[in-house]
Amino acid sequence: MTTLYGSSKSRAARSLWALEELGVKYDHVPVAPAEAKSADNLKRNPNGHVPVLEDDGIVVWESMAINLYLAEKYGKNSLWPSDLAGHAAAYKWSFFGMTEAEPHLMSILRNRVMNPPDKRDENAALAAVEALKAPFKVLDQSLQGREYLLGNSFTIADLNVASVLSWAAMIRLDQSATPTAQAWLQKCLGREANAKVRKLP
Ligand SMILES: N[C@@H](CCC(=O)N[C@@H](CS)C(=O)NCC(=O)O)C(=O)O
Repeated sequence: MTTLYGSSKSRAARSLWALEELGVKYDHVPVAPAEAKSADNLKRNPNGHVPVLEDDGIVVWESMAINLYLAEKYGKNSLWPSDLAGHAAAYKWSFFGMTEAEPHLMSILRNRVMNPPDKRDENAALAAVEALKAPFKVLDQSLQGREYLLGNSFTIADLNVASVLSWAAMIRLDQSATPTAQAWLQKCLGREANAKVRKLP
């Protein structure tokens, strides 16, 4: 039995996308971020965060870890690369998304959207916009001459990075300096499985 805890309006969207892409039959419990520190959720994830996956008795938290686990277990002929070099690339790109891009995207979100107006810092947002230029350039260069990050097929590496970078679309980040990365991101986010997640609670 497979259960994913977390609302589609949270980072759980990343893991819902992976589950939909993989065609796994699962139950969805749309725990909102505001409920993530409930006693029930703290039992599942001592950090008090969503998403959390329960899969046949295995509990996994951290969105990228959940997705790499799901891809390895269920995606052998699709999302999970077939060799060790491919696995390394999937880990590499997933960590890249979380460490090189997510903190800057979160800073922009906080300082332009999420914080109350008197707690917003436009200078911090501008610094984050500047800092994002480097990872977007890395992505743009890495995608030259290839359809997807690992070659010609969509893998968990694309899903993980694109799911983090989906926030760039939310904050209308100007990506015109990196058109290849921009086109790749649109292509990934436009996938049917991701569109389905947007309709989930
Ligand atoms: N690094 C974690 C972050 C999880 C996280 O911060 N989730 C947010 C929702 S997007 C949350 O649960 N917030 C509730 C809280 O911090 O109380 C992951 O990627 O899964």
